[in-house]
Amino acid sequence: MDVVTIGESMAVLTPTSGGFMRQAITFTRQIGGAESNVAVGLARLGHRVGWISKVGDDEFGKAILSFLQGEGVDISQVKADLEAPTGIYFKEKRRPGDTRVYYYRRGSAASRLTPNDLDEEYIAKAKYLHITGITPALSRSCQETIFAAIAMARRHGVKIVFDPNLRLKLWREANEAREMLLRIAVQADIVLPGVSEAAFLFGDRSIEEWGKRLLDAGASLVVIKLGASGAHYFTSGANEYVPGFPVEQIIDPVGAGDGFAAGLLSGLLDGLSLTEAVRRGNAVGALVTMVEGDVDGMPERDEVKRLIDRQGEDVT
Ligand code: KDG
Repeated sequence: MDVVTIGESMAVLTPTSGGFMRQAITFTRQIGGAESNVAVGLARLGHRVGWISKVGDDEFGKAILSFLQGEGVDISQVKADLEAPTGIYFKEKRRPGDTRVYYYRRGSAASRLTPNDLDEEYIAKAKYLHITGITPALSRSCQETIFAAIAMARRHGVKIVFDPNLRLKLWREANEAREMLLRIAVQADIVLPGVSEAAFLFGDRSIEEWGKRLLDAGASLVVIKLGASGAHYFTSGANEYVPGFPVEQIIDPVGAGDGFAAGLLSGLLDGLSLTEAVRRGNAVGALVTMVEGDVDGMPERDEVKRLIDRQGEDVT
């Protein structure tokens, strides 16, 4: 595998009408989950990727498995839990630019992941282990699973990529979240916070200061995501701002960060320079926002290339 990722995937139910969800009568059903979004993003770009998880032995679990398998993601490490359901979340689109999420995932199958669900040999064969701050928010056993996976990756020289993906609704207290995300960040090789996540972790400082803090903590690459403006990367020897891609109309911003992670990892796997890998991350993130759904807008290679080439032409 090029990348192995661990986390929860859910059925995403979105009212077909705007306004208050209490008035909604019909919903669309899609699939979401930060880690499986990244997995699909990488698979669409032609990489080999595996997803470790648990789903319920139910219709949504079956929908998730057939979707991911259809996308070419390896699901051999996904177990069905006979006693707990697949998680669900609702995405209320009150009005353009005001999207709210409501989770129904406490006690879900994925929240019952334990270190026993990990196969060390499977993780050992990957080039990157991708994890996010969502999984440790799900349960104590998920926290243990994440730390066990990190230890396995480190034992075998597998690079750890960490997206803090702060979801305050999933944590009891902000301090607990901060402490846990920092504990994971210091063990990661690549850290991908958004601006608000960096501010949450380290306080209101400059981008340079955030980058330095994370490098000092042990990362070899830090990329601070700046939304539509692009991203700024930091290594011990270099740092650079890489501009984003203008999006005329954002249809759905959810999943853009996962698109960024997929694009960046794809670039690193292809041996691109850091600038070009971050640019690919920016491009994939932008393309994701142009389509309704967390994962549905993940592009194929030719679409990414077209967007990047167009930016080059505009500049020259
Ligand atoms: O990054 C997008 C994810 O947040 C979304 O797909 C759902 O994983 C999810 C979550 O827990 O919010």
